[in-house]
Amino acid sequence: MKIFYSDTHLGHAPEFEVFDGGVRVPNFEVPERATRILAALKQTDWADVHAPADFGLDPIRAVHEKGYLNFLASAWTEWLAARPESDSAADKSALLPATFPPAGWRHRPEGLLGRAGYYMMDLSAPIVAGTYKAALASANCALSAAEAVSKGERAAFALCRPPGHHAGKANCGGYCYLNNAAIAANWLSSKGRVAVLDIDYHAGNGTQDIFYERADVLSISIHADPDFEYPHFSGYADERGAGAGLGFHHNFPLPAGTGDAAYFATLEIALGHIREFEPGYLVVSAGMDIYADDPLGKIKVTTKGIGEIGKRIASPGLPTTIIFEGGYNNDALARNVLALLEAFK
Ligand code: OKP
Ligand code: ZN
Repeated sequence: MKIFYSDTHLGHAPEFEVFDGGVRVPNFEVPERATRILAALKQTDWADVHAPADFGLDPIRAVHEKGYLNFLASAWTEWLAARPESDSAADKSALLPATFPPAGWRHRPEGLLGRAGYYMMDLSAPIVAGTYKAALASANCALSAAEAVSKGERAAFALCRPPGHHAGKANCGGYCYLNNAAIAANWLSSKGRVAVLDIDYHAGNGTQDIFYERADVLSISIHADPDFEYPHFSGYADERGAGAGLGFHHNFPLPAGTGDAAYFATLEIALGHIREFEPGYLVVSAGMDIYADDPLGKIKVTTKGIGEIGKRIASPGLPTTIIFEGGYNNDALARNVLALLEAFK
């Protein structure tokens, strides 16, 4: 199986994030997540690791708003110039705003901190020196995997870091800056109908935002109920798409504690929608944080369960682009990713 990976992610290593209650903690989304999976893949006799091609900005501009992309591109150098030197309490290691617009306040300020609040949905996507380059390389891994699949590969895996599914048309958040899966799915959509299946523990609000009004891309997310879990404001079952896209988005919120059997039952309903849609391509947002021992998750799927999820997702036989998203138990990550990928070898 073709695997796409770039070392460029190493330049994106924010030291901290801010948790609920204002608790500042070491960032969970660390470079080791990807390097440990890469090492394990290299030990197999089937993983064929490639550097991504450079697809340029056009396929990214097709998904994200121009003003948002300009902000991502220049935010770090602007922060170097604008960060408050006189304020000894200010952490200068990352750009993270503390003020966000309530719904309806849609004036976009010119100042950097105003733009940061405008384009960030939370306190878990700090921008550091290497963030933009890492996000571009991550999107190129997704596009390269999509291209391999469009050329006849049964499946390809994009070992993306940073992840992407919380990034909407004009927002970063939740460790995500560019929506790798949406960029790949949109690129594939010129070649056929595309279904996106998001199995990350957290609702794929960014992917939902990007495809919400489209009927040519079916998007489905299975995740922890946002009524108790991040991202809180998106991912409810009554959100089914809008306009031409009405009926082409599905959310499956799950209760805390969901185990293998209940997860498979929900997955079968999602796969039923996908079969009925008759897509030419499938894109999977493959988060591993549904794993029972994930430090950020409350769903209880086992490694064996993740293997079974792989088999069931593989069963319609669709050309499949698999995009790495979340998963924070670094000791279990590689074994869980391999369990999923085994079904597509
Ligand atoms: C990214 B991905 C809530 C803190 C929220 C952000 C989680 C981002 C998850 N206790 N932290 O979907 O794995
Ligand atoms: Zn997640």
